[in-house]
Amino acid sequence: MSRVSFDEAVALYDLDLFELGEMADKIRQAKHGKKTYFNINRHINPTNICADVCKFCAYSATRKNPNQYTMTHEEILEIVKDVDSRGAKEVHIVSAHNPNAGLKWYLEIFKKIKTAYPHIHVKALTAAEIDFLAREYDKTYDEIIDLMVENGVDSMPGGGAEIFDEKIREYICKGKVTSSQWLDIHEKWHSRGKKSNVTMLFGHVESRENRVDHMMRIRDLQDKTDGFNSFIPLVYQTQNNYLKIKNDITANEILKTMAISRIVLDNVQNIKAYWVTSTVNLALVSQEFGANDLDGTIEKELINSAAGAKSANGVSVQDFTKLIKNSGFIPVERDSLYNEIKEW
Ligand code: V47
Repeated sequence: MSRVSFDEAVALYDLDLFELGEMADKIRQAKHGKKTYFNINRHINPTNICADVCKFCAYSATRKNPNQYTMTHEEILEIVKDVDSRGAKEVHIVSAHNPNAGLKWYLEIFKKIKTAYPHIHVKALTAAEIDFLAREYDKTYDEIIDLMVENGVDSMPGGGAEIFDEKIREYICKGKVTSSQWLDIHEKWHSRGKKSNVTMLFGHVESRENRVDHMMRIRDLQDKTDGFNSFIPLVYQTQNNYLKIKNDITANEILKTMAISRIVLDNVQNIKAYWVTSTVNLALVSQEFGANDLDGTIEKELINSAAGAKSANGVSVQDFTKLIKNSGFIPVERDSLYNEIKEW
């Protein structure tokens, strides 16, 4: 199949869902067969105090949520100790943009984790956090990235990408890292031989064209760097935030978007159906629409669950693998860089 153009990709939305699913599934099967990847991980969100005011966010304490918190490094290390003892291979650490915490607080925890648990992969700091830290502490992106590497960050999560279209971005998250800055930070990270992910927040005020434009910008950077491990479409959660969206996006539109991302992003190996925002059931169905990765067991997640996602608690490995098997796929535990660990 030759590479699809912007117009062709937008036109794919007019196809019947199952026709589109078949196209995406063919690509998925050629790349991954019936394997569905997951990892045993723990999300840690160390502070919810935020200098930014994204309309879609229900997590930030400066908005609707009066319960501010900032964890100590000791508290974070206790969590890592606990999940390490239960087999977690990755910690995914994402915070709000806290102007009171200090650069040291943000960075030294990674070194502490890496020193005590060298076998645990530290996936931490979104491009939005890096941009915040650079502005707050008068550093360049390169300087922050060097500090991340020095302190033991292994890879970067894909958060903060939202929607790259500048008009939509201005409306939903004015003042935060811009689209070109977000892409620039990931390019710099990739240039050090490091990997990252990329998300897309959809199902709010964006159009189909905006989604395809977002995918095209990812495809362009991936052609240059080959640094993205996975694309993660995040379904917008409607509760407790200032983007007043009345109607939830339909399952049909979610699955179409998943399938189109598989078709458009011919240079991104893994399409992740993030069960936290899509629901577990739809994530399982997404396996037939191009997705080959279901993220992980997560254990606890606070950003999406604040806006209504059912992810305050994770899923056990036993349940997770059984669900994947029962839906006709092969659960394969992977590490954070997609090396296979074990077929369950
Ligand atoms: O960047 C915030 C999103 C992201 C809402 O890299 C919302 O492996 C839906 O980036 N509805 C954080 N989404 C989560 C994230 C992520 C998740 C899983 C895996 C990876 C990875 C990254 O959550 C934020 C923002 O785009 N978010 N509010 C909301 N109301």
